[in-house]
Amino acid sequence: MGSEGLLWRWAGGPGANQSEGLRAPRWALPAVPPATPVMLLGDSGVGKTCFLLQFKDGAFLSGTFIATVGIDFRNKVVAVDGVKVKLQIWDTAGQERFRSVTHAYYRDAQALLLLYDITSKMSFDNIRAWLTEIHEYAQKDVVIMLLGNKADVSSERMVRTEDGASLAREYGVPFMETSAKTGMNVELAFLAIARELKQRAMQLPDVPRFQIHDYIEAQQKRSGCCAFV
Ligand SMILES: Nc1nc2c(ncn2[C@@H]2O[C@H](COP(=O)(O)OP(=O)(O)OP(=O)(O)O)[C@@H](O)[C@H]2O)c(=O)[nH]1
Ligand SMILES: [Mg+2]
Repeated sequence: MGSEGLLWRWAGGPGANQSEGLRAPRWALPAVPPATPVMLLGDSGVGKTCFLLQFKDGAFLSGTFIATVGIDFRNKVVAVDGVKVKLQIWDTAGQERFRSVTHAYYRDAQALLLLYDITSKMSFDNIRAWLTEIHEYAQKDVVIMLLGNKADVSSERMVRTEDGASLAREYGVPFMETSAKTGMNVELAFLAIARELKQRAMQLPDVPRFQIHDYIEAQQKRSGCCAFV
């Protein structure tokens, strides 16, 4: 886990109640707006870590694949209508052997980005199992988005865009194809999540509810890109 992860555990994240040594009492913490936990999920190798690095630093790690061990995270502040939303993004390990570690984090997540790899049919077929797990461990009202990553490698495509869209429709979740390599739709995915969470937190009775599907579609039209929501 990176240094940001350690700091956050110190401030009261999952595991903060375990006896891990010295920790500041809650009243001593500075009054900063709480970060919103967003979790990246999906099979090993679908591109979760690259997706996060693309969003955080605008960079892509090509070459040797280094699987994530356990869980790591990064913070990023995004602006939604002039309001700053601090996202705390948890990058989980897709490997089966770390599943019990990631289960512990589900209940605190406010949003889940569930990724598959469009060049891997197996990673797509496993999405149903991931959704079953999400329904078992996550909060009932968690925001979920399905993402078909590695859309830049169209020559090796094994999952049709329509199949991703149709699965997303079946579960009532928004869907996009993305590329952690080119950055396609990476920022949009996080911005849509941030906007949905901000609107939920500030929902006024007379204001129509924010529609994440419509938002994504409108943004895609503006950028001239492709949305299936
Ligand atoms: N072409 C292409 N390659 C990608 C993309 N995203 C990730 N990769 C490659 O896919 C491999 C796996 O990426 P990671 O981000 O490490 O995968 P992960 O989902 O974090 O895997 P775990 O940590 O094991 O769960 C790496 O070799 C990346 O370079 C993408 O959008 N396009
Ligand atoms: Mg990883």
